[in-house]
Amino acid sequence: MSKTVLVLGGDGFCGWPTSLHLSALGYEVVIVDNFVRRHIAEELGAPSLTPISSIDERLNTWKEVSGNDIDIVELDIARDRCELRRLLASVRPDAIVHFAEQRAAPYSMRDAAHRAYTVDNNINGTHNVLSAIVELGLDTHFVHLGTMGVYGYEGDGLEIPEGYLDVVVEGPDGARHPRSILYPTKPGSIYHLTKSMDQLMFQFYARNDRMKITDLHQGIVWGTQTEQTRLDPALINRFDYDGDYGTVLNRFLMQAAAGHPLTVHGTGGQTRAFINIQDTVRCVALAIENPPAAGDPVRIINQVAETHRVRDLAELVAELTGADIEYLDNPRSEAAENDLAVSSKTLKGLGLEPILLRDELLTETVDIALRFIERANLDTIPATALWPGRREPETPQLEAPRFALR
Ligand code: NAD
Ligand code: USQ
Repeated sequence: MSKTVLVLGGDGFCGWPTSLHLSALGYEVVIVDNFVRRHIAEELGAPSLTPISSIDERLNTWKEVSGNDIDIVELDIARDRCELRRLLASVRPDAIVHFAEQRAAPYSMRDAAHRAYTVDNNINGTHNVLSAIVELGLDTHFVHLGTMGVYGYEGDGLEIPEGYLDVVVEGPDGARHPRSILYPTKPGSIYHLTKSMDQLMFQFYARNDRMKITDLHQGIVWGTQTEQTRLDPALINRFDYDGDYGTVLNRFLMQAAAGHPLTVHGTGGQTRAFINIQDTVRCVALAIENPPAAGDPVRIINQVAETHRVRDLAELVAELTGADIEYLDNPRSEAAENDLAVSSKTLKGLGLEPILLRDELLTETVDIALRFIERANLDTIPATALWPGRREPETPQLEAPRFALR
């Protein structure tokens, strides 16, 4: 009998292609989403560059193309706790993949209302799911999309391990006590802070309730299409390019297509971890196939393919496309220059051969951007969310983000 996977946030950039990939592998997939990402795109005046279809059209097209059904449940996991519990009680999923968080660091740093929204949404959403699994006594494997940003990005030759540090604490009597502890978190935004807080909840539920939990600490995802989203125009994945949700490499590729200079923050000396969207979906499937045992500590896996310095990426894209590069004041508070080395031995051990940055994949993304460039709102390219210290003190804001009032 095929296994059932609930994909929370299955209408989003990572969740949609993952849902299709899991369905193609033979899983019964149920998507849960409240479509807040589509509302935030309206709030920011920055719809996906690619014309994404409604969820019904997406799912009908997938049925035509693959013969497979995917169910959709519209539900806010942070607010609709009882409905979520009812859903879990009826579906009793073998695995839950949790993508349903507010995931843009700049958006989380805009002002008090956006900080509060990000914390409320991410912390309550994650906790509601964990709590419902325990309440119902389910044996579900919970797979969460975390981030490399929980570690901070300090290199200095150290290879960032997968989640844990083995330390020895010396007692007053000289006795040595070995401990395995969570790698100290160093979040650089409210968004990254919520991912650090998620980690504590996972540690608690894995130990207290013997829950099977995998936390995938993912780097920056680039690219747009996967094997399944290429099958029909109505399956196309979203493409974010604005100053809040657009991530650096996809932004550079879109900017090149728009004839806009590549927006490097500061010196571009920031080194970050990257992974192609096709590998995101493969990694999630590998994680589902290899659950920890009940009673095991949280399984933390670094989901990264390679690391790059931002200015090197800008130079690569400029060379490929002829775009100009512009070095801007950095809107964020972050180290101007850092090295970064990351262990990714678990996924490689499970057989992942990661896709590395290659001209043809970069070109595919530029081609997609070129095809839809008329849809772009170029006013949303500048990164306008400034970290405290980069701006005047805030004027107290009483209004919540528009969508939050819905
Ligand atoms: P996204 O914003 O495109 O997708 C998130 C989806 O979750 C959206 O469809 C949104 O409507 C839904 N959602 C949010 N809050 C919800 C709620 N309370 N109830 C129901 N649905 C809700 O984001 P993404 O890029 O697909 O990222 C997915 C996950 O992967 C996030 O947790 C993010 O932190 C993590 N991640 C993303 C990247 C990246 O580069 N995109 C990198 C590392 C980690
Ligand atoms: N940057 C530029 N120019 C730009 C955009 C970004 O120089 O136009 C710089 C930023 O200042 C930063 C780096 O590029 O130093 C990465 O920024 P980003 O927006 O691509 O990525 P980030 O904010 O870290 O967040 C993204 C996802 C988030 C995920 C994270 C993984 O939005 O959900 O958790 O990548 S990681 O970075 O590994 O923590």
